[in-house]
Amino acid sequence: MLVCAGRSLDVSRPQVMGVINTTPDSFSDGGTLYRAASLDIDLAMARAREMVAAGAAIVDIGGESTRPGAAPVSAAEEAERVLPLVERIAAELDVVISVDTSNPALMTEAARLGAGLLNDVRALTRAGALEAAAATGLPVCLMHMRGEPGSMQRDPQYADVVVEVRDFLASRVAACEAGGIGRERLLLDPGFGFGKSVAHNLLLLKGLPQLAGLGLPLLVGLSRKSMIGKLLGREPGERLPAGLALAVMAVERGAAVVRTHDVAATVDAL
Ligand code: YH5
Repeated sequence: MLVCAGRSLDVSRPQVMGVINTTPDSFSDGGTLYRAASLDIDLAMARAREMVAAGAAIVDIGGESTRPGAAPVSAAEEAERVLPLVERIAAELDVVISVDTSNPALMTEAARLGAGLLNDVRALTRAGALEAAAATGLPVCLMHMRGEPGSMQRDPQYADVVVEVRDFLASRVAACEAGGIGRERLLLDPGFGFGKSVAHNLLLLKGLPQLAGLGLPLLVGLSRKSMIGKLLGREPGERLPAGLALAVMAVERGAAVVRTHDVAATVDAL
C-alpha cells in the first residue's frame, strides 16, 4: 500500500494511471487540450473526470515534452501548465494526482497544491530533486532513461539491458534511502522507449520479473509508444490494440501500475 497525500493506493492489484499531457506538441495526443493556442483547463478537467469515471486510480499530469528532439520547456512554462490543473483536480476529483516532472521547484509546489505522487523520468538525478522530493513526503516513481530526450534514441547500446536497467534502478533506490526517501515510498519503471531500441524494449518486457525481483512495485508506460509503430507500422492513433496486449503482458510479468492514454480500454483489458 502506498500512501499518496492521504489517499492509499493498493499496488497488490493492478492499477491504471491515466496520462494528461499539457504540452502542445505531443505525438501521442498532440495538443488535444488546446484551444486558440492555449491550454484549456476545462478540457483538461473533463479529460481527468472521464479517466476517473473509467477507473483510473491515478492521473499523471505532464508539462515537459520528452519527445525526441523536442525543444526544452522553461521551468516557468512547465509550472504554469501543470499547477493550475493539480489544484483543480485536487479540489474536484477523488484520485491520486501524479506529476510527471524532473523539476525540484515544481515537485515542491505540486505537493503543496495536492499532488500525491512524483513521477520523474530522470529518477531524481537533477540537482536538488532528491532533496525536494524527500521533503514532500510523497511516493516517487523512479524511471530509467539512457541519455536525454533530445538524443536518447540515437543508437542506444547495452551489453545486457535488463541487468543495466536493474542496476541503475537499484542504485537510485539506494540514493533515495540515503536521502530520506524510504523504500515504502518508491515505485520503479524500466522506461520503455527512453534510450532503447525495439529489441531493448522487448527484452525489458520479457525481463520484467527480474526487475520485480528488486521488491518494489513496478510502473510501466507502453501506451502508444514508437515500439508499436515500428513493429506494426501503426500511427499513434492506431496503437491501442497492441498497447492493450502489452499492458496485459506487463501485468502478467509483475507490473503493478499501467500508465496509459486509454484508461477505459486498459481497465477492461486488465
Ligand atoms: C513512462 O514510460 N513516458 S512521456 C512517445 C509516444 C507515446 C507516448 C511516440 N512519462 C513514461 O508517454 N513516465 C512518459 O509515441 C513517463 N513511465 C513514466 N513513469 C512519453 C510517452 C510517449 C512517448
